[in-house]
Amino acid sequence: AADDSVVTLLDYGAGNVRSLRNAIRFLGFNIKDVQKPEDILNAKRLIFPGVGAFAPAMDVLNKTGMGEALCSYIEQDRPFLGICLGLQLLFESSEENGPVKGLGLIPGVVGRFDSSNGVRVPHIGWNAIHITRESQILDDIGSRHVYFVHSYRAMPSDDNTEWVSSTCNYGDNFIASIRRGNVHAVQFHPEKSGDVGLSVLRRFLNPKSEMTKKPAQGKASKLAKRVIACLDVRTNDKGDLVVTKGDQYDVREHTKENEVRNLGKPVDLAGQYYKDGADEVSFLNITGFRDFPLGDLPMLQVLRHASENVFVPLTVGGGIRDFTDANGRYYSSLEVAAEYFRSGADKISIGSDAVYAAEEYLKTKVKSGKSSLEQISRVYGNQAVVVSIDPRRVYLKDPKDVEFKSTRVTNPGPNGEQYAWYQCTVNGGREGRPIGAYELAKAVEELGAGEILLNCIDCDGQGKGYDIDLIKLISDAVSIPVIASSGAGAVEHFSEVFSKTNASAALAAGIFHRKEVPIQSVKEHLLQEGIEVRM
Ligand code: 1PR
Repeated sequence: AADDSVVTLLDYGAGNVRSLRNAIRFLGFNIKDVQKPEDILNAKRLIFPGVGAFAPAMDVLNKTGMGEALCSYIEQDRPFLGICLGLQLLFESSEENGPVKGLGLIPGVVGRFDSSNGVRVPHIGWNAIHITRESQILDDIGSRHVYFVHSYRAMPSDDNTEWVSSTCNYGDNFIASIRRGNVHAVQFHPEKSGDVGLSVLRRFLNPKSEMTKKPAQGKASKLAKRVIACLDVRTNDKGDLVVTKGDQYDVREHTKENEVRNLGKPVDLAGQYYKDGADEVSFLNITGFRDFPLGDLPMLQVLRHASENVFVPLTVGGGIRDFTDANGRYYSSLEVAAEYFRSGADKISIGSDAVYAAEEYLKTKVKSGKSSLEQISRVYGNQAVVVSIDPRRVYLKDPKDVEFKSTRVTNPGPNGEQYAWYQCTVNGGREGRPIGAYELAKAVEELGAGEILLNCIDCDGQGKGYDIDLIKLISDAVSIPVIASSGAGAVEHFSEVFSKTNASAALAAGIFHRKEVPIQSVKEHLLQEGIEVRM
């Protein structure tokens, strides 16, 4: 019976599978890691979460003999679940840095999403899927949304219809899942798809558990707009790690003691927001720019605990850069990011260091490949790297007054200025830099960022709405997803940002922390306004 609770996991160490481990444990199962090909052949049930890029994954599978073991395991029709790249590797080949040969079990070539179809790449976020064939593990999904994050996808064709069990529409129809006998694979991430995702895993792990009622028929949807809860975290003067919240980035109370505003405990709040329906949770370690994050063990602890109970994506930012500690030991930004990923982050977010990287790139016109942004996205993929921008509005009489891109503003400045540019800052808004948000966004997209978290210091904590001019400027300038941030004060601010700009997600902090507006009300309002959301 003990054996019944064991799941064999093929983790070749290329990235973060902590979320999946957490989800499996949460469901009451134990994990046995594959060490050698025989472990695959001896598995009772096998999960293969593909992470990283196609070519290095195939390399490992070929070199270790695990590829061969996988093929015979699957050919014997034994219980298998591939996730994301774990689905793609089953196909003949991939165009990712290729063509590169895959395991060749399913006819078809994995190709990149085409952004000329009007979609942003990577495909990040929540989509409903169209179930084409009874698939047992998908029986609870119906028309609910699941979480995707990928730039490549396999397409259905006459040659692989016998495998395809659902499709999803994003620019074109791609394969969302396959099933043949006991062999399953999904392009989305069940471990990050909330309750609905956990039910997919549960059904795979325990196929006899619930024989269902007739499965609800899923209908493909548009990509849902995401609502993200953000926790700005720092140590207060007593040494406790707290969730704080600034007014235009000033997080101290305006009292005699001048203490750091304390809005709650990070792990508790993250768990609460997950239950309330947040599509993602972000942690920003806001003093990471001066305190080395790997020295900040409580923050890593927070991540570890939060990720045990939060089954939607977690992003962590603050202090991602190269660093030499007091003992002269050097840490690369990649090591810092790796520790964040190991501790439970699905994406990392880079602020200050991305500004320096973009300045350097614009000056030299060459990609050095050495910036934290480039290194981390090369190893973990673009979709795992967010760049957080902290711009401040600078009003202008005439756009010709600066070399940076400006925009006409909806509300004129204090002296009747009709234009503004948005100056990037570093170190938590403390220092302005000679680069605009527009220039930065375009540069970091080229350097490998997968997403932009667009704050605005002027609007932060004001509750008067997002800076629509800024968000429009940036979301029209890049083809990666843009998260609108700073200024949400009412449900109408969310529908405004989605109807007036091309933002893919809207983030808020203060209104959620102060319990002024529940996440559920935001979603209900968006739904009423005809905006696709995950309910
Ligand atoms: O520069 O790589 O170490 O990263 C530091 C990170 O910390 C950056 O992402 C930066 O945005 C963030 N940060 C630094 N100082 C502050 C601060 O507030 N003093 N917080 C800070 C950024 C802005 C948002 C906030 C939204 C929504 N906070 O995170 O959550 O503005 O707030 P609202 O809904 O209440 O208006 P690095």
